[in-house]
Amino acid sequence: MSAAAAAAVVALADQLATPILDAESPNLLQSISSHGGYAYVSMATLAASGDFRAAEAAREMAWEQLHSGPWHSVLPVWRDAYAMACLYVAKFHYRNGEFKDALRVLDMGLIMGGMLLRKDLDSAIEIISVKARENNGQSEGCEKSELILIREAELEKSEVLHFLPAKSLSSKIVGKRSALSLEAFLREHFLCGCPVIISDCMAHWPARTKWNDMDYLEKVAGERTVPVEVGKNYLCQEWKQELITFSQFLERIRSSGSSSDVPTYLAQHPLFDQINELRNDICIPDYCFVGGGELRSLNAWFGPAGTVTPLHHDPHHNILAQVVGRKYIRLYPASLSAELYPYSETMLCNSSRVDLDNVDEREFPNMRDLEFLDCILEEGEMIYVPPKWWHYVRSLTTSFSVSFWWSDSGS
Ligand SMILES: O=C(O)CCC(=O)C(=O)O
Repeated sequence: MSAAAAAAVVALADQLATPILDAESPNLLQSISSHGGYAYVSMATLAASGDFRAAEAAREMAWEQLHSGPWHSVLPVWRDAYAMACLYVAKFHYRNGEFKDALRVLDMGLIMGGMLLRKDLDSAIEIISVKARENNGQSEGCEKSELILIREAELEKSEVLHFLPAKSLSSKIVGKRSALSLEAFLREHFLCGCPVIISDCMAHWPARTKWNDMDYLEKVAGERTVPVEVGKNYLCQEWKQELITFSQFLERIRSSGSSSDVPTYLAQHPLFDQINELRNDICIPDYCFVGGGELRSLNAWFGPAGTVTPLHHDPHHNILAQVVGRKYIRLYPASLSAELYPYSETMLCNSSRVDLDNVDEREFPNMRDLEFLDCILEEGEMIYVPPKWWHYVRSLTTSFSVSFWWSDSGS
């Protein structure tokens, strides 16, 4: 190899390759100009030639556009613009060996950015994660036993009833089936909209052993940035969202415990689109292909004991798989919707105004006599929740679950 070629290889080694950005940037910048983003375009052009301050300025401009109104009204081009600026900022950090900073900004690009530059973000994260791990001596000196997310412990029913809504586990329990065939699932549950707990069908998931190990979670995801919810639940005034590293999140789980704690919940987040290693630990249940529709989303629900998802319904078929820990789940059929006091505001119309943890029977008299199904979903079990069925979920231990939402061919 000539000296010039060797110098070029060395120069390339400290550059992050971004082939999609390189190919798409002229069109993207033109489109941003046509939406009046001239200042952004001039900053992004400077950023492309390596100007870090310009890259940060472009990122801030795009960030402002993302926060200029409700999320659904943000122009998609600004989400791509945000991802573009994140890539320029990350390139700079990468050149300087600032791998954690680069990962943080790339994760922001994944979480808030559009789809156009997704492959560049993903491959940059893959390269930098390896480097960041090489630089890190993770969890050295920790006893293995300290790093277990939860230890198996039998919960007494009488103990559990203390923190569950009134009348829990006293009437109809969701039926449990082991080795349920696809045909029986289709006939007896999917077609007639009938919930069921399916046991014995996720023993082969790597997640079943790996996710109880904090050391593993720290290693594959510690430096990654994730959105979390802090507060009693999303219907409460003091509830807020934060962006923290997975490592900070694990620390909060480790130190949670007192009943006065405000839980931090990594809830309804497409974590598996973001962190490949975790995606490889799970399998899509075959049940999700019943009905000939398509998979809509895979979401993570990870938090300490005491997280609550208030009573609400979703439009899709749902399998909620309990990977680590236990959850209490209460279900009301879709046919009872009118009795369940939904909010009238469009944004919240799939949520009930009733706080099941503290029902005001004068304001919500129907609740007293409404029939429901409930259960404790144990580690290694999945529950099928049909579309529009109302559900309330409370974690009884530290808990990591995955939801699979899919539509049928008619929707
Ligand atoms: O696990 C939870 O906290 C809520 C799950 C849920 O609402 C869902 O899967 O739709």
